[in-house]
Amino acid sequence: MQSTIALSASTQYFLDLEEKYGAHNYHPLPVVLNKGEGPFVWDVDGKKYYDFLSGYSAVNQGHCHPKIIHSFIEQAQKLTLTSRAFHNNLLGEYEKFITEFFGYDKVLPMNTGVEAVETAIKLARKWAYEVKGVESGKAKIIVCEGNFHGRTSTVISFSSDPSAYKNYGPYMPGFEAIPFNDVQTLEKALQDKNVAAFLFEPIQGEAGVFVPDEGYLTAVRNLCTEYNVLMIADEIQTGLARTGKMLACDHENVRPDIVTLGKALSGGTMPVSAVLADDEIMLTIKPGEHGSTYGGNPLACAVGITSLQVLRDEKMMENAEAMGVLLRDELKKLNSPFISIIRGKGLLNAIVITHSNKEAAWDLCLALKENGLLAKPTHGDKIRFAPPLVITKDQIMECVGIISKSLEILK
Ligand code: IF1
Repeated sequence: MQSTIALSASTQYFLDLEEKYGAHNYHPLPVVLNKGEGPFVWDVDGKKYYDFLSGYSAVNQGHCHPKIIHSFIEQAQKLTLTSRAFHNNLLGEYEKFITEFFGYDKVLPMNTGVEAVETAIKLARKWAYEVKGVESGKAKIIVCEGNFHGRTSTVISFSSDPSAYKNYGPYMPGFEAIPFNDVQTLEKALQDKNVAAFLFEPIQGEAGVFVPDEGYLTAVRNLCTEYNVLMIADEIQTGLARTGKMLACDHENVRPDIVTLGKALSGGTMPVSAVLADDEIMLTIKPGEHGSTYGGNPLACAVGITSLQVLRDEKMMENAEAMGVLLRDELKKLNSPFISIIRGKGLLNAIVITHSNKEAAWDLCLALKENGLLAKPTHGDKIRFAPPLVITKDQIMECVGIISKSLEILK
């Protein structure tokens, strides 16, 4: 078994810098990257790797996609930020583009994913009081156990992961967690007249890529309609072609009332997030009632349009679907006694490692790294396999070979 590996002097140098001067809020794999292109990244020693994390789905279009970088540079040389105190000539164009692209009346632009989630929560509460008629201060939002929606104090208030919420209280009230993929419990929860919204991930990411049963999304839609509750789909990780459709909700042709997007909306170049909704919901927020200095900045708008165009023009949904099927089939064929579960949709996948050594998943990731593939374990025993959506068939086959070879260290 492998528990420590030799690191180059330059890798060690960068690790030491971060250790000494940076907060210790992460536990990264010991690899220091300085270049990326398509599905590949390179470390400071010039070693090349397949990136099987894709910045947690922020680089769906591949690292440094030439068209996205071109838009970025071109706009950066003209105008990058006006604030929303003044108009800029890109915001309206972007708003028209993205709302037509997804079929919603309006968009509210923010930066990070969690800001989009916060915006959706604020919208749902405002809608509850001003449209649905919920009594002041009573609005409730139903969420799922095992959720991941970001790191703000409100959002971690309804996390079920102690490492996300412990000692960060007091917590924001007004949330109730029910099991994911459980229609009956959802129906019971929605019967409370104070419920404003059901906020959920169409596929739970952090929980370990948990795909709900077929029909769940349709059932959620129907129940939300029946009980006059907003369906909020957090598509920050599942959206933008990752699972083989532009939105994961498209797998069941379901249209949420509010959609949150982030990550790949900039192809990994900068934080760009968005909330989509129709007028009845979006217009409950009036001038001065919500916003962000960087939200809707012209650089983000330029990059946002190109990032969506690239996904569509380069058929990344279709490729994610086909490569996902290939990857899962080939992983199954490995018949490894240490891989107990292979699951996912499109190129959002995870395997579960079963081994007497509880460090096995971490050790396997170190072996994968040695063999030229970067992946990160979560929850001790799960490894996410989520390469950029530009990956080809031959490359998938090469990656399966790397995984097969790396599994040998577990014997
Ligand atoms: C980290 C996980 C992924 C998200 C959904 C909102 C956000 C995220 C569905 C917030 C962010 C990230 C953030 C990253 C780890 C990560 C993650 F493992 F925790 F679950 F992607 F799988 N909604 N997901 O997945 O977006 O504010 O970060 O832009 O380091 O915390 P953000």
